[in-house]
Amino acid sequence: MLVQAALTIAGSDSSGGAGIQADIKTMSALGVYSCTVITAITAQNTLNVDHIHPLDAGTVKKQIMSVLSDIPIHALKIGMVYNNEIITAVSDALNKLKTPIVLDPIISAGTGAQLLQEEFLYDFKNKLLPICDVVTPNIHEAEELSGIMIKNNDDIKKAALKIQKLGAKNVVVKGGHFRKDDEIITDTILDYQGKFTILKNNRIKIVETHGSGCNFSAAVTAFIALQFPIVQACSMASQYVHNSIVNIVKIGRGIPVNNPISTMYEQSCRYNVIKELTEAVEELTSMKNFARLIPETQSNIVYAIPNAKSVDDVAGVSGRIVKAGERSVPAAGIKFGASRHVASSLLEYMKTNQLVRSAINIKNDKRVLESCTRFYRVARYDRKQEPKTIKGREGSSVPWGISRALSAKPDADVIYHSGDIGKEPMIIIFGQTPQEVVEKVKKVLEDKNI
Ligand code: PXL
Repeated sequence: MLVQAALTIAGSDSSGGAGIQADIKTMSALGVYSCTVITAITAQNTLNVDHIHPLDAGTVKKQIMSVLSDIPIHALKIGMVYNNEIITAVSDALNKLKTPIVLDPIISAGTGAQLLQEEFLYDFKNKLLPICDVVTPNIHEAEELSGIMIKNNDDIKKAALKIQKLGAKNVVVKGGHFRKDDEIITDTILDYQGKFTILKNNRIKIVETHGSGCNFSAAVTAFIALQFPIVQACSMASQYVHNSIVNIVKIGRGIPVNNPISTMYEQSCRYNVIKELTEAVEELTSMKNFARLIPETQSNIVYAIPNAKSVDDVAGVSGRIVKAGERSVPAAGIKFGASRHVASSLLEYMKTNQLVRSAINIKNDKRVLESCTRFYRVARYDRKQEPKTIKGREGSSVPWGISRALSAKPDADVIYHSGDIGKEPMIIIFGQTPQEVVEKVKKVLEDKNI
């Protein structure tokens, strides 16, 4: 397999949200191989940076030389460099290199700690800005690099032009920290031809995030390694980071951490859900007597992605699995959002146990129910006891019933109700995967009493 490779020269973040760790996740998620040169080891969590141990400059330089002497690197990124010796070592090692360089001018952490010693800002500007192809400051960093106080959009442009004069070919000023009450975030790109491009994204209402700056510069680097032109790479990176902020994770007691793997993980889950559900439906419909279990309202088998939030995150059979004489057939293909009833039962179940992600509805008659009771933990609810206020609200009967049944038996495999006027009695079998659900159905069908 051929891959594009990128190199990140940055600090290690023990909390896993920023620095080297963020870069590896981001580049890998975008399909780019990531080599790593560590400049410093930080001891930190989501509340504080407790300790910083810079590596000696010789070790930093040797890492860079080792990588570059062997591996073709298509783009590289410079993150935390901390002190004068490291700045000089990095600058010397990269001086003659033709590979595109993205510079993330990291001055301080979101939790406040200084990640570039103040007295070295001069060296940072003199030795690193002239060798980089893109620099990615936030508003605060743009002020530090340009010496311009930023109060409005014109100041952002002035600061970008000043930073370009200092040697950076392209400048992206990230607007996330600017005018935090605005609904829109604006990133400003000044390209090497002097043209400004403005990128806009909806602001996500969160106080602070850990790692978003690193994710952005790592994504720009990855897209450049994939041969996208610089402005397009920045635009794609901006969209990518927006998604990773939407899926932010609260792992500690401090600021939430960006989740750069989330988009890739969700997409791969969606693919696997369709694949496994397709196999399960084939198995179900090839079972000789499955049609015996299909109710008047037909059956559906559903499968949700992890952390499913709505029926659009749950796949099912379009038009359900229908009875055709002695046989059962899927009415149409498998799609996300294809089921309402069974999917909303599952979504309600997942509030009690996230690991249970599949379900099927089958006919509730005496023998089927007896068989289920013999093999499984069974819970029930009575639709006749449903409060009027719930009945009147579209789509709320099912969640009400499932949560009522689970409050009596939280680990139930099967939940049933015995119907009401105009409502057919129903059994729902739950499991972690559609394969497990199919096995449970099989066991019921193999019962000699059925
Ligand atoms: O987000 C900037 C950053 C970069 N690199 C390292 C960090 C941080 C922030 O905490 O720890 C190593």
